[in-house]
Amino acid sequence: MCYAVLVSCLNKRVILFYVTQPHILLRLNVIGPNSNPLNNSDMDDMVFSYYQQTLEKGFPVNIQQVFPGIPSHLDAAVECPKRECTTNSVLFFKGSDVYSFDIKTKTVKKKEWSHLPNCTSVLRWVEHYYCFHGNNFTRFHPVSGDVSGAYPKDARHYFMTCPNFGHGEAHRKPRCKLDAITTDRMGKSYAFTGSMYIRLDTPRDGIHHFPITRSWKEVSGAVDAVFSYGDNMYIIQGGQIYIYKSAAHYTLIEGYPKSVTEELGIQGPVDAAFVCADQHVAHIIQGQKMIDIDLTATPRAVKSEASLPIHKVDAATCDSEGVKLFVGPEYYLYQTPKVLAVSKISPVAQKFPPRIFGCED
Ligand SMILES: [Ca+2]
Repeated sequence: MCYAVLVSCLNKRVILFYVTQPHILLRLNVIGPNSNPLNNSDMDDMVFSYYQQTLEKGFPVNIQQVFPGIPSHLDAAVECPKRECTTNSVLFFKGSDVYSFDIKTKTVKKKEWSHLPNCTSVLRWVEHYYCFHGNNFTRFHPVSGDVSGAYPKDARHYFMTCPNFGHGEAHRKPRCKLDAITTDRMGKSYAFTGSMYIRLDTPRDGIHHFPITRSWKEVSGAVDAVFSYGDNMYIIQGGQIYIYKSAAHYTLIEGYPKSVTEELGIQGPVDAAFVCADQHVAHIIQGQKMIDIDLTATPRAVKSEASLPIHKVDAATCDSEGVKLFVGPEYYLYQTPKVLAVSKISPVAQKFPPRIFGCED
């Protein structure tokens, strides 16, 4: 049985909205050792804000004081940061009504998501939003409330270890071989393998494989190369390129996919691609060649070409450490694209930690 968990995390604060279940009292004691035991229903409308496990000064206060316009006796609440919602918000659930509270302007938008079951608890995890009801859960979109996929599902298969339950296939780890890897301007980092992707910059939430279509719904199947430039993410698959605008969610830019030739001025397919932060050059790897393309030029044209010391690259990225070329379960690190372009021999290969990429050798 799932209990109501009325917890939200904002700026490292743990906020408890109200407490009705006895076990939450235990949790509250864990969160706030100096907290008052809560044992009466007068607390139903109160907000408790904890910073580093200590109840903040002035709390608890009535919910209206912190979240004006939000009703009392809520069922659930979840935080929704900018880039997942259009502004930093909290979603409050009460019956089939959902109240979206904008933290900055303190404005409230009421939505009726009657297609969603009444959520006794809502969880945000790796950009996904889950409404729990009984033993089941339903994943929904935090802006539109849309549910896509076969829901509800039984939480015992996914969120906990229960005897005779599990979700086998999805938990089988793939081989350590990446198809593509990239980090966008906001620091969201993704690795792609087969038809799945994993988020790399949220290790605290664990490593989990999601279908690529979950975040980039027009892209089905494995991708060849992905790179980020400005606010956009470029996904190359065969001779086609998809450009996604990266805002609250990834949205395919109108007119795409286009052919790689039309967009980049080269023939596909490509093996790997990367752009270094604040640079305007796409480095495209095809076989043993690295082709540099000036992304500020229209039409795009090849700036330069270099021969690489590595024969077949699976995926490539450029981060604060330098350029990383991934080949099977190993990667080669070069200081800069220029160093890579003039290298005649490859450096010692480093093994990438299977734990980070959720794979096995
Ligand atoms: Ca590739």
